[in-house]
Amino acid sequence: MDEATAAKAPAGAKIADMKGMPGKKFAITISVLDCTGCGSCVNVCPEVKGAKCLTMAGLETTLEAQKMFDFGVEQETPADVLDKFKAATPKGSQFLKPYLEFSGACAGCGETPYAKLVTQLFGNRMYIANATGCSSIWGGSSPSNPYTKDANGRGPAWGNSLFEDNAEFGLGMFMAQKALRKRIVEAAEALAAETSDETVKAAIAKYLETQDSSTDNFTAAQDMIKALEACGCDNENKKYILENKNFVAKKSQWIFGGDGWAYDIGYGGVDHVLASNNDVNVFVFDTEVYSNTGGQASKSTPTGAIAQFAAAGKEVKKKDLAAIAMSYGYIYVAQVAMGADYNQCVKAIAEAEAYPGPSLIIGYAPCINHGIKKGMSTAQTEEKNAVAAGYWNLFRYNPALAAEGKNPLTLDSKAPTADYRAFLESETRYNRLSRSNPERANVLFERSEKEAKAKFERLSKMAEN
Ligand SMILES: Cc1ncc(C[n+]2csc(CCOP(=O)(O)OP(=O)(O)O)c2C)c(N)n1
Repeated sequence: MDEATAAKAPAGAKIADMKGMPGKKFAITISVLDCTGCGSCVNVCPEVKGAKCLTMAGLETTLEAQKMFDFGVEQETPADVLDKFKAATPKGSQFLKPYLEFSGACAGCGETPYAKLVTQLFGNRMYIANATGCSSIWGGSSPSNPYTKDANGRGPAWGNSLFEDNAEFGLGMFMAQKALRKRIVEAAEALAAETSDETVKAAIAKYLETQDSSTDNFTAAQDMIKALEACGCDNENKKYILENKNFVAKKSQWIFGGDGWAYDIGYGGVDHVLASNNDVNVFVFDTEVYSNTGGQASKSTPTGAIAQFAAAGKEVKKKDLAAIAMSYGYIYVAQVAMGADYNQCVKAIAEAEAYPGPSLIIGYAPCINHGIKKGMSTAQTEEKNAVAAGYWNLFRYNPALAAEGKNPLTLDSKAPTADYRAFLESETRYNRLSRSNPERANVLFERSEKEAKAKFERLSKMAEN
């Protein structure tokens, strides 16, 4: 906030001077009434001088804080703050408005933080095709909807078709935009040739130059619309563009869903849509089971995990969806785990979106079905533990680098430093097998560890060349 804004905050609000921005004030506001009590914020909040900056407390002692939240949501981050802290960084992204607010997801859900972050980066210009699954339930339970809009009325446009055809549904959304925008681009080109208005000409030039980037085209499109509205000229092309205002800016096309969708039932579509070489972004919330319907095993479930239809631990290994996608060579592919590396996560999301072709991001998403022994408040820490044990790897495969003669693969996670078996035992989906059938657990868990090691080695070799 600017100082003038901070001065209007409710009495008793906790406001600090902002680091790195003299004259600016900073506050974190919490909606006490919407808090699901997961405790995740307290878990990730650092300790200062041995004490947590945040602690959980009951409604009766915290209700006053709601006033500061209500004040906070009305404010907009000052433009100079947005300029200084780049959007595609952990800090900068958090100054952007989330277009995903309070969902009905389980407390501590590993899926929602990814979706929230994606909306912070692209929410004012994004379309989402959502597969049936948890994300369509926390994302669209009638009559309330956690996706929201800003003061200008912009926000994600969201739709859910079916479990089995979501990738195709998203590609359809993209194709529709492409057709609409082709006509707008043609009208803009024709208008530039017809008009003698220099402001209009310059605005169109900027619009055309940025047409493939949703980030750069956003302002250019608004500026072109303003220039056309201001110019007195009577022209058919101008009329056409203004009649189709909502379709002028380049949109960011996202396709969301779980592993049951992406690895199994919607896989044919995911594969086909990624292979089609269109500019769409697929985000898979990988909970390693069909979470929404009670935890059935999917092809993403790793060896040894207990799930529905795998009551004695899954016999066969997790499908390597990222490797399949990388084999095409022209698909941007990343594996992320927000709690393990915030920087890598936001970078991957920004790169995927900026890549002009198809992108696939697979995000590790802890789930109540995993039975994290320390509880869902530690879900983000569990992501970190998964990476430290080599259970999950972080990497980015960017075909744009190959075009520059560089290695497209960047392995972002280090060689495992934590005990693999100890990680498995920290979750009841694995530990139940150790307790009920220790011999079988030994066999399957050893195999699982070998598979994880082999995968990391394969990635290391690929990243070296
Ligand atoms: C063709 C079809 N089969 C089964 C279902 C029932 N169903 C809805 S959501 C879901 C599970 C989704 O699992 P996943 O894709 O892993 O997402 P998650 O819930 O884990 O986020 C199932 C089986 C369906 N809607 N359509």
